Amino acid sequence: MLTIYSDDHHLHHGRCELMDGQLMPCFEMPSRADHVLQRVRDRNLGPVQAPTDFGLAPLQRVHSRDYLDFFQGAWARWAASNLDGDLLPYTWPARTLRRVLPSSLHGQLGYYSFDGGAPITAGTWQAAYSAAQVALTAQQAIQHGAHSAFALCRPPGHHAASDLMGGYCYLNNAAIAAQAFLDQGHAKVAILDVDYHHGNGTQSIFYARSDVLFTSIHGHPEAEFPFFLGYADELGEGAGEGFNFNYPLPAGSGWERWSAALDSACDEIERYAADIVVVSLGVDTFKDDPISQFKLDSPDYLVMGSRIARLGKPTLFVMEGGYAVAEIGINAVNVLEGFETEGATQ
Ligand code: Q9C
Ligand code: ZN
Repeated sequence: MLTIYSDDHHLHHGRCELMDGQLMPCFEMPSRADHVLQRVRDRNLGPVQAPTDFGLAPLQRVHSRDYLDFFQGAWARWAASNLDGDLLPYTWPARTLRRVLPSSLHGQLGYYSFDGGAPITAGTWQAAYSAAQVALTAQQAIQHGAHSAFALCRPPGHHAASDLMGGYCYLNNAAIAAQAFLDQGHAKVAILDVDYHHGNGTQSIFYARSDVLFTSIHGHPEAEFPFFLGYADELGEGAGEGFNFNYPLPAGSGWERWSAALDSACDEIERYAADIVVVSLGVDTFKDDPISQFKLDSPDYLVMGSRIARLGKPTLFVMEGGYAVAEIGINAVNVLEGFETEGATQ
């Protein structure tokens, strides 16, 4: 399988996040992608190529212009203040407040985010922009006939909505790639989001549309981030009604319960008769993940990959979460190897 990867992800290294009442070093760190790349090489998964630059236009198909302009320019405005911390929001337009765009940097940061988990550093725009190009380059490989490709994106993307950052995400790499498939002639794209957290950004982007089926298996939002989206009764709206399927699971869920949800999601993808499958590949479902509560073990990821392969569709894997850094490479690449092994036997 072809892997697309850019070293630019190192340009994004947030300092800290709020956890259990303390500022902790960011769990979403550069070594995550380094470990996945190392495992891709150790296992001889296939060639590793740098991304092509497709420019801003494919990003603008998913994100609003004002959001992209704000994100691209935010660090320069912050650097002008001569403070040396990361740029982090602290006020949001929650209930009772007005959603008007302030002129102040921090006011705008609250307007364009939904939590304090997406710090902007000097290189965050460049890293996120490159991650989107990584996804688009892998998409292009499939567009040109590859059966599968792996976009080793960092920072991740599935929490980012059209005009909101949050949950370690800035640009929605999977949504950008899915939209590119549609713009290049495909009629139906299915997204399978297997990250431990609900892909609220991706769901929101496609919620009113029938050309993208969104399916997600995740920690129940009653108990887990992002809390305010991801329930099973969110089925889509308008033209998108019946094209959104959430499988929220309780803390402690292991492979048996998780794979039953995967079977259900795959049934929906088959019923939809998707042309293409985009997998939001988070491996924070792992039993030793430091911020998650599922109990999948490393061999389970091989089976996950083979189940996805049995859909028989061209498949783009887009890296999302996974914070057990020592095992992230084994688990992510196990999905890809399980996919390839199953595909070879078909
Ligand atoms: N710091 C992804 O896996 N957790 N994002 C907040 C307190 C936020 C996860 C816990 C988790 C975001 C892509
Ligand atoms: Zn996650």
